[in-house]
Amino acid sequence: MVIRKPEIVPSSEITPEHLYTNRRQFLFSAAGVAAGLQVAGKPGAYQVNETKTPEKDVTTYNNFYEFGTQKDQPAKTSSGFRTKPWKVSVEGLVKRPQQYNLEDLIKGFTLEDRVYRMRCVEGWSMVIPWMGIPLASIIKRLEPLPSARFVEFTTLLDPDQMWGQQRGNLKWPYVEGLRMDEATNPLTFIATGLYGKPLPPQNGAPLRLVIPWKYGFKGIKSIVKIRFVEKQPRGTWEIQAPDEYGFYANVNPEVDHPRWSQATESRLDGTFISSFSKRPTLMFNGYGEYVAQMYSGMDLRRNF
Ligand SMILES: Nc1nc2c(c(=O)[nH]1)N[C@H]1C(S)=C(S)[C@@H](COP(=O)(O)O)O[C@H]1N2
Ligand SMILES: [Mo]
Repeated sequence: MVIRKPEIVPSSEITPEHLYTNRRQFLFSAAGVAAGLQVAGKPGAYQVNETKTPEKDVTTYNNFYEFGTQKDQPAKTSSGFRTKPWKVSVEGLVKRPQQYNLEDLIKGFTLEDRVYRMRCVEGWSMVIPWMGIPLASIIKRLEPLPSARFVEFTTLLDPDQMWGQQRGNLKWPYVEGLRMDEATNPLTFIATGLYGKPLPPQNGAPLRLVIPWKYGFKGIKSIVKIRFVEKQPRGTWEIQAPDEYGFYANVNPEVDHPRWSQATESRLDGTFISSFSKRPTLMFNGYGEYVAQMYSGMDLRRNF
């Protein structure tokens, strides 16, 4: 079941009432704000009030190396990807290691809407309306043991379907990891849909991670394994180029990628001006008030 929540807007952003020709619409949105605040608790974080990236761009400008390294290739070459049935194996330091049918793993949860600002190492950003379930809810259901300090995620390995895996340009299958507090942060999300529809293959169907304060590569797609571990996992990009892609990958305008600055970004919002101009990149992609405390005392230049 999909429950649509009203878009939540900070009160400072609401147009004064007298500017509205349609008073009824204003009253509706004001009521929506009040209801949303009660439900979400973190309205500014869960529902970014910025122009959304058009669905067309979200679904045709992708990184998914299993379906090619060019941004338009995943949309063009993943259409027959089979996502039913889909099994997710839960392993490691967890009460009941077992393989779940995806439906059982997410049974009973209400799909939530989250509009998140997303930032990619390559210098572009998007604002995407996702649908899904907080990872914290799923982890709670899985009951990891106290000794679990990290969670490792793995993408499907299936070179027949994922033609990019027939190449050796990355170590397959794709792997990513989070520290337990990052994984259970209320912002960390398992997306199963976007723009109100099930995820298309190119965006990581049937389930993928979304971690809005980190660079896009942490958002692993088409997950088939969740493993709770004691030691910090090594992600695919970290293995590939450890001096370019760290474990943490927190969006940080002050830490340059070795080959380019990360201080600015171009926003894909459907306008020519945004996609061809630069705007400053925000620390933690603008989510600092919700996540910075997890990294207090850490040197974020070393832990990039
Ligand atoms: N399995 C897998 N997951 C992946 C990738 C990939 O190549 N393979 N690319 C990552 C990178 S670099 C980015 S920027 C995001 C892009 O997600 P999107 O195409 O939905 O915007 O997916 C991430 N997840
Ligand atoms: Mo990326």
